[in-house]
Amino acid sequence: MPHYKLIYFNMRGRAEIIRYLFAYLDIQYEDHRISQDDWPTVKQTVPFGKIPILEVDGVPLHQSLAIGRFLAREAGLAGKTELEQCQVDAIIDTLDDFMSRFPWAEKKKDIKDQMFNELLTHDAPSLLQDLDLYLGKKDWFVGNSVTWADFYWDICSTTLLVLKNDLLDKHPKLVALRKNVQSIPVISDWIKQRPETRM
Ligand SMILES: N[C@@H](CCC(=O)N[C@@H](CS)C(=O)NCC(=O)O)C(=O)O
Repeated sequence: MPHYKLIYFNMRGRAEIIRYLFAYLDIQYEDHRISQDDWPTVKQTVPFGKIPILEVDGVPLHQSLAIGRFLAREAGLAGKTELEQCQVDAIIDTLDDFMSRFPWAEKKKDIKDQMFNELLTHDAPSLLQDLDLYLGKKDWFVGNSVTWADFYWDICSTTLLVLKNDLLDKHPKLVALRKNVQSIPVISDWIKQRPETRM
């Protein structure tokens, strides 16, 4: 078994999908959480100067979703057919497009608040409606079993709910999908044991 070292901040953020997949695969890994103070030094040492990084026997992999896809394939969570894999990737990209629009690193509080508010009140509703429609009466976004797109929905929506707690009030099916993911025993165990962080 390779030695896996995940490098990220002490947050769920972009590393959480990797942590969910490790939990599902029941693979041990080093969950290395660095402080903001240490980041400028660590930044010099990682490819492209961004985290998360997953080191596999010392080989650094970057880009959270490339790493996620690598682990999802191993876990059988990437989609059962090539068509389903494309659908799974498309849901992941749809969620990531939205999450990437938030100015997470903006220093000016008034600008940050205004942009967050705009995204949460004006832009989120149409995305949620589209996701709701896509899910339809199914238990999972794609096919008839869980994929990492469902994991990513649970992770992104957990963060969105911290920012706006009534966000899913009109979307019971999307709430039910969160429950489906959180009821998978290894995921539920991870959620109980993970460090508590706001984001
Ligand atoms: N698309 C990349 C984004 C990586 C990224 O922007 N990471 C942020 C943290 S979420 C980071 O490294 N920020 C510190 C910096 O840019 O100096 C991924 O998904 O891994």
